[in-house]
Amino acid sequence: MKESFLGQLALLGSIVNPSLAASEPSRPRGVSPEFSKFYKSTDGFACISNPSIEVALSQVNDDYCDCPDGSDEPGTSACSHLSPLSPRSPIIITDDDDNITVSLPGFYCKNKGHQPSYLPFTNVNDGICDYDLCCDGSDEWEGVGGVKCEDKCKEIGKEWRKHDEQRQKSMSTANRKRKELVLEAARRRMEVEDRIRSLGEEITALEFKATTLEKQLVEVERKEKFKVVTGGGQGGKLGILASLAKNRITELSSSLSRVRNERDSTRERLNELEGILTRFKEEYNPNFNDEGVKRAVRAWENYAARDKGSDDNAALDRDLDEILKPDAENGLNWEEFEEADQSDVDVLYQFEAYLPGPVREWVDQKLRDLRTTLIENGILAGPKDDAQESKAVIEARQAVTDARNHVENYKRDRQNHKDDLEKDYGPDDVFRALKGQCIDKDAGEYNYEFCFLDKTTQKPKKGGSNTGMGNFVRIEKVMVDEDVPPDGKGLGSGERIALKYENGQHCWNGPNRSTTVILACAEKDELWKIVEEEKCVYRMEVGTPAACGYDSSGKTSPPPRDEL
Ligand code: MAN
Repeated sequence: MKESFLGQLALLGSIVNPSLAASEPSRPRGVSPEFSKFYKSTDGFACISNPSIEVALSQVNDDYCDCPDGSDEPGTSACSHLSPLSPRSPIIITDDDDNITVSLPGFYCKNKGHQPSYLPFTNVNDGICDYDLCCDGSDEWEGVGGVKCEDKCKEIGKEWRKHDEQRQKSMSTANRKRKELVLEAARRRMEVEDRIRSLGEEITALEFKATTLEKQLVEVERKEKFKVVTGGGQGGKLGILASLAKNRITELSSSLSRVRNERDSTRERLNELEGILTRFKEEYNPNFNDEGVKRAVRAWENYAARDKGSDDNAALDRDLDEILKPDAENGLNWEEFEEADQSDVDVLYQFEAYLPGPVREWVDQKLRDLRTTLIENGILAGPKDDAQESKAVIEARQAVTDARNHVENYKRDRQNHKDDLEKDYGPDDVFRALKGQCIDKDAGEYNYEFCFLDKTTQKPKKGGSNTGMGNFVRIEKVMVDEDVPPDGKGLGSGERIALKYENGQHCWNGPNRSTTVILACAEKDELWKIVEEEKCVYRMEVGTPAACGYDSSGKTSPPPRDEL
């Protein structure tokens, strides 16, 4: 028997209906309240599964097996050979014709002061006190070999209730934590859904932008098709000439500007000087017969009377202002000349260059359009094939590529999120809340790490590199049948959730490492046990609130009693 004593009692407590255990009229030995109705007749006893076969009342519990289903021996081991099923198993059996028949589940121990339970018939009167199932010692009623089993239900029951209380508390905490995990999982799922929505909106906007940029590219290509730049942007002879002219004009402009400044300051000094002489002439005393002074005054009068010419300074300055304006404002686009891959003669024939600014632009555009149309229709020859694309086309194309890449990245991201929503995250999506969280355990030479839905790792304590024991692949269900130690850190019996980790580091002379992580309900996440079942095939036992309330149908069971 694998289940621990307390575990078995808890399990059997659910098989035996405790409400029927209280004050029952006397029943044959070993009969539980739920089967007492079959033993009520005072005329005789009809075998439970084969009521057509009747035996005398004296044949019940006479240590001889009369009924085919053994129901005439509820209190002895005489029919134990007919009970292939353990008390834990269902009591429904099928005969050769597939008729469903009912047999007794075992010897009923009342266990007053504790929980009633069934004991396998083989254990009745075998000379051993089976206190784990029959704390009242009633199974050894015959005293085989002088054995006497005293009733220990009071103390065992007290101890059991203490443990049960702790277990209930712990389970209630574990269930509460699971509920929190489920809420967190739902929140994370919503986050993913929101992200999918917002990515959808961003993708629409980005696609619109990409389409716009594509249109712009077509337009730029059209415009630039016949305006092709040469490498290095030097242009032909015209380009060199334009470059020289630009430098020369820049030089002349700065000289002109400097000379103009010098002129202005000289003009100021002259004004100042004329002012001094004017005052001198007005203020000197002619009565002093100073020939030198008189001569100077006369000379000044002659100078002042001379014609100073027309006052064209303002107009001249306006002209200079115009000349000294930046080239671009004067309609001079040097780059156009420097980059243009046209013959110098072509330029001479660009008559629109001689037109005023706005008119020139309009004419220029019309001519470009006309030229494009003529080339597109095969009337004019197109540009050379080896011509490089202009900077504008390259930039426009890059903008389209960037926008398209952007859209693709967002779409990939959205698909990943959508796939994530389809992934199995276990009952109620609960593992979504734990994904990536890790716990570890020190065991022998290694520290073992388990990360929910991620990976398992073996870390040598004496140094050296870690070994991958597998990456998460799927969730499975497994059947287990194990002892639960007194501290409750064990898998127990029944169906459990298992997380499969595969394709870990390759094992020398063996497979790639893999781990099966079997989960059981517990108050906190804890790595209980690691076993290397075969070379490089590992099994971990893990307690977690996430595994609580999981039953064999794969759904969650109703909340525990104290939460109802
Ligand atoms: C390492 C560990 C062991 C494993 C051997 C196989 O020592 O990963 O668990 O059994 O390699 O060579």
